[in-house]
Amino acid sequence: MVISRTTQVVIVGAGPAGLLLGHLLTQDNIDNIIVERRSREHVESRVRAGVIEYGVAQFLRDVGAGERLAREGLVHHGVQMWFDGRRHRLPLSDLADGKSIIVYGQQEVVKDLIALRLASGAPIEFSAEVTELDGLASDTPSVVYESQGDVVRLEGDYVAGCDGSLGISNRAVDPSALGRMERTYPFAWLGIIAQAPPAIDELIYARHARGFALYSMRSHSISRLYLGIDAGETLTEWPDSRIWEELHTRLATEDGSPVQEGPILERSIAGLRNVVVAPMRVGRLFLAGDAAHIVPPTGAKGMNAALSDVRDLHRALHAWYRDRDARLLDGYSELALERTWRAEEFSTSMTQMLHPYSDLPFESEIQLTRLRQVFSNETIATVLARNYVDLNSL
Ligand code: FAS
Ligand code: PHB
Repeated sequence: MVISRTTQVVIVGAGPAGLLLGHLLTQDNIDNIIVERRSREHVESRVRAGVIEYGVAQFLRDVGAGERLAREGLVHHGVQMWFDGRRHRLPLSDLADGKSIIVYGQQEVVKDLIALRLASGAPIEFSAEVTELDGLASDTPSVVYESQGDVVRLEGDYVAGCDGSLGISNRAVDPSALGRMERTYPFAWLGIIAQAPPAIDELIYARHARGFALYSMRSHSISRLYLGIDAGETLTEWPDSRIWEELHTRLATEDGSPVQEGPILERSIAGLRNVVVAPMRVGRLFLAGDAAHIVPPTGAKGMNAALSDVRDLHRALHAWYRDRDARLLDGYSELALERTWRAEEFSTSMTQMLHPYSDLPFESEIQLTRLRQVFSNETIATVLARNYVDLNSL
């Protein structure tokens, strides 16, 4: 049976971007419906990002979505960067006007936003995949989704494409209307969640001749660790013993390895790439988050950029519905893309600096020179610290 529904803003996707936009619009009494293809359990269990920038954390608190984040998030005033067999600390807060990052898993952000959504009573459809977007050039754009055997046509004033890199929004548009720029890397990240206390209370980015490693965390008893591996490798090639051995090797310095082993609770491999889709608006469709851009996770910018897009898109929709002022809507794509490219540049720079090119000695020397300058030149250190802590709000 075909059912018709209407709202003001249709939101495709219940990741951080879609959920935050739904929360903000509902606070403004702007009707919106979130349509998510996966189950609630699935989206709440997806392990992804872990670092929240200073300004983004402040924004989540300001809009009533940061209460548990403020209580349980781990505040970090520095980050470790280990190379040349030695430990180096970048004093983030000293270099960035006292600002800090908060380590708090993306799935916790998603859980908090879903809880707010359900408490508000505003509609969210799980296990409902959007299969069509229509009328994006008209005043009444619509999406079609399937839910519990019914086909639903949902019409609104605007459609927010918050459906990530594998979503339909950035593919539903005439290819001539959207440009897509992409870069891929010859390596990927193997990530694990381990039931083991983090070795120290700060993140450790390590550049070792054998490859990249990152020592992060989710709590005082759960570690989040990554290894840079060759693109195309699979989990079957990485038994636990090999993962731990490689982490000990790459995170060892003259003071030994800090790695604490424990049961591996989750493991996955994610390819590294840059993607930018432009413009981020086509007619009544607005793209936000991974639907519009992807960054390699080395700079911890993916989720922060997604939430920052939503901060801008919400301001624009708020101005339209309150004052019929379309200027922010018309300026959204340019504003979001300017910030997106800063995130792309920073994430690319961090990736190129920390992932050794084992077969290119010249490139490796250039990388090491860049890393050494971070700890010998306070101006360079300050620029990196400010971008790492608060790029999306600068
Ligand atoms: P999301 O992808 O989170 O959400 C999009 C939602 O849309 C999904 O729930 C999806 O099911 C839904 N959807 C898709 N198509 C749909 C359709 N047709 N109909 C309805 N719903 C649909 N960032 C970091 O900063 N650090 C990291 O370590 C890190 N690791 C990552 C690992 C992986 C495997 C991936 C894919 C990303 C990682 N990221 C990381 C980036 C990640 O955190 C994203 O930036 C963040 O999820 C972006 O949020 P959204 O834009 O909301 O997109
Ligand atoms: C994480 O904790 O998952 C994390 C931290 C820093 C990054 C990427 C991922 O750059």
